[in-house]
Amino acid sequence: QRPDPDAAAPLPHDASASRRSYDVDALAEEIVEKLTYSIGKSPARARKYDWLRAVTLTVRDRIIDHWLEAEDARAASGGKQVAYLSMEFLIGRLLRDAINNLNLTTQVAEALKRYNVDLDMIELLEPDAALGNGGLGRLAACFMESMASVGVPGFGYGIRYVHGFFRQEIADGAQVELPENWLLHGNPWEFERRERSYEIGFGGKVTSVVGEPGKPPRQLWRPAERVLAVAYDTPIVGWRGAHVNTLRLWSAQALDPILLDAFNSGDHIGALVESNKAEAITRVLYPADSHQAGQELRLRQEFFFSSASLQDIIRRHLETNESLSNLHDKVSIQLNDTHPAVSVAELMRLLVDVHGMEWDEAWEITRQTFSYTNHTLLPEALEHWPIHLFERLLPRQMQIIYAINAAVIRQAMESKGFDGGRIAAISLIDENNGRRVRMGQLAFVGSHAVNGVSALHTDLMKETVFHALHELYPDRIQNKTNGVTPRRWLMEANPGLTSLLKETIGEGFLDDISKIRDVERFATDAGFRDRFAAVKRENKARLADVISERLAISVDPDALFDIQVKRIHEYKRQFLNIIEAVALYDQIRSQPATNWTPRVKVFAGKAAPSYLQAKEIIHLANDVARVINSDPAVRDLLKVVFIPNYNVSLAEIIMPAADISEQISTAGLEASGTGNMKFALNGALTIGTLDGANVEMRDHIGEENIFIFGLTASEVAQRRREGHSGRSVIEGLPLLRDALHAISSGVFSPDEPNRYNGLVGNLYNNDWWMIAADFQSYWDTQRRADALWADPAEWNRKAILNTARMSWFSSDRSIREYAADIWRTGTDA
Ligand code: Z16
Repeated sequence: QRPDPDAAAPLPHDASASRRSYDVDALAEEIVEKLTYSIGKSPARARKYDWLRAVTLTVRDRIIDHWLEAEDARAASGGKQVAYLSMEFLIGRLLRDAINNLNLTTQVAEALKRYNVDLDMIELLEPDAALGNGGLGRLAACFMESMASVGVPGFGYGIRYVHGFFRQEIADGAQVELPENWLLHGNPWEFERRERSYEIGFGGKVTSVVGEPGKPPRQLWRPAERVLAVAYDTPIVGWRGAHVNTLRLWSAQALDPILLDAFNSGDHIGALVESNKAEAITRVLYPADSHQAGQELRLRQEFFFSSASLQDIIRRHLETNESLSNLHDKVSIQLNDTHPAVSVAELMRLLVDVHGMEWDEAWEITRQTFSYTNHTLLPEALEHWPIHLFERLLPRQMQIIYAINAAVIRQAMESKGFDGGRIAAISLIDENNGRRVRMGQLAFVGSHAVNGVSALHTDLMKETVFHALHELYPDRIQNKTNGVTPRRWLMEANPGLTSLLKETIGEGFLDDISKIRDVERFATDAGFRDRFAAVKRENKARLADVISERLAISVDPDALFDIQVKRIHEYKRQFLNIIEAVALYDQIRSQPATNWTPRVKVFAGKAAPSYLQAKEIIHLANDVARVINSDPAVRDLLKVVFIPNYNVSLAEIIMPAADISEQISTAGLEASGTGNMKFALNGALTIGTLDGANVEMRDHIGEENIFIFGLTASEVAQRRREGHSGRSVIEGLPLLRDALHAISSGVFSPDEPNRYNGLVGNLYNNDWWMIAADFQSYWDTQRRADALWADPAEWNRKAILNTARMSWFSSDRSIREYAADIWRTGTDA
């Protein structure tokens, strides 16, 4: 281990001496002070980015006061901490979140106004921290904020990607991926902690060293390559500044940035090769959600951040504890999906090989320390690594996995009489597809608790991927339904609704979101309904402005806004939604006299760069939009809009502006969904299948206040067993048949009439995602929505009930459940 430059006892921190003031005068003065002495600009010469930086630094100081206190309190209490290991944290912007959680919004805005600077404008300049793909990464970000709000002492551990999720542009209707560069102007939120750095090894050999008499030989791993992991810390402040937790992201650096030998001997380029290779590890986020990336670099990333985090956890533990034998009492490590699952083997290596612990004790501690969250059942998303790659990169961890596997299999045979098929099912090694390490199995057996992210998903986990492991360990799987933070997704994204709620039911819901239910009795109050509708209209006008600015398409805020935003994936069925738009277009043209409900269909989302069908769906949405929007025959009855570059900040504008939220995945395939929760909390009515958390949303909101349609998960499974294909369904539904014909004959792609032959052909020949199977039910349900729209009082009543009844889907509730049932932090959260 390298020497610790700050190993000397830290000086006691005197919070009161350094506390920064919250009043407007002090803030105004300090902002200028930052501008002058940290940035080197006078107010007169400062540009807007300088103001952003000055405000950020000023707000940051206030967080630091709380942060240092939290650290001291934590150290003094010796209580249990949570380490949330996640390859992704999809944070978005931090400034508004920080200002809101410190309750500083009016003061900061007021202070800036003195210099004629607009806080809202400044906030928009901050780049999104887009260190994630979608739901999984955003969940990690909501959880970090909720842990800090609820008071669960936690560390987030992840990767400081230089380039986050790619920027999407649409060129001639198709997705183009451009590199994202969030660190271009520096990152005022992070603190580099060079003293917190660890060596991470790759490759090399394992040698057996004869140990003391009577003890087994020790294994010594001598990696061929070594890379340095350097910590960057970002404080995450909770509601009312009560707690501040740390997001610790690792950056890879070469041990010797320039190999002096090579450099001195004149090989300047050769000397840089190693540093390039090292730094490549944290260069870029893999942009595939729900699909295993499979490259060596990805496995390097996974091991890199797992090992760094574990070494850090161990070092911090040993700062205040005698030994590692009580590690599981002091820290709980949550594995966010299998991306950090190699941690199970790495912790065993650190305990046994490096710290000399007996295998059995190490295994007990490891299992008590880890827990694992599964986020998908899709077979193509489950991680498994070819043995030869794993062995070459991580030879010692491979040995450990074999040893764990042997023990688990022995136990399964002895205790439960498992044989052939069931042994193959639980084995950490998949022997069928060229031998592979199964990361889900590794995470499962290495954890004391395994959870799904919605009730349905958890049930399906028990029946499918983990059927045999569930039989072996029947108490291990539990459910923890996802949630979203109401601070970002209600208070910050929807200030209009937040003020209205404050005026109507008081401020209690800000601290305890369950109190939002008090607004239920106003659902039948005509005056309140009108004000609720006015807020929605304003939010829609704001989105209409964005659409107009970015796409030069004008949409009417009084039309029904029907919105589907999320990653583009076949199972999420944006295609079904587009087909409905085409069918509607057809009907409007052929029955112009009908009293159609004016609709704006909004789409946004990114496709993985290598996912061709998903990219075709984006292309189709854009093609359909172009044709429909320029057809005078539809007048303003139907508009289709694809907004490019969906990200957290755009979501904050979109979620409050929806009348209908589309949650239409093939039942059984969306593990939970979290966008569904953000929409409903902001008063959109959901049209959805009985999938993921939609099921529980229906239970909370009431089935009369949500539009449920389509096959259930078990019906989908049955149809697939029966060998369903779309052809007969399509041939029996003229509406669907004609819409598909229009798409496949080039009505929307005259420049390339065959562009969508493949996409449409799949529906006829296979319809794996049950799009044809669910079409009629979807269409009928949309028309029911039209009918309800004609009765604004009823619509708004239901919308209000959605807002009133969504509080259970707060990530505060999720975090409390994790803390009570899995982490056992003992915090009375
Ligand atoms: C992801 O975002 C999710 C699953 C997965 O395997 C990989 C990624 Cl990047 C999503 C689920 O699709 C979604 O249903 C769920 O709400 C979310 O994870 C958080 O649990």
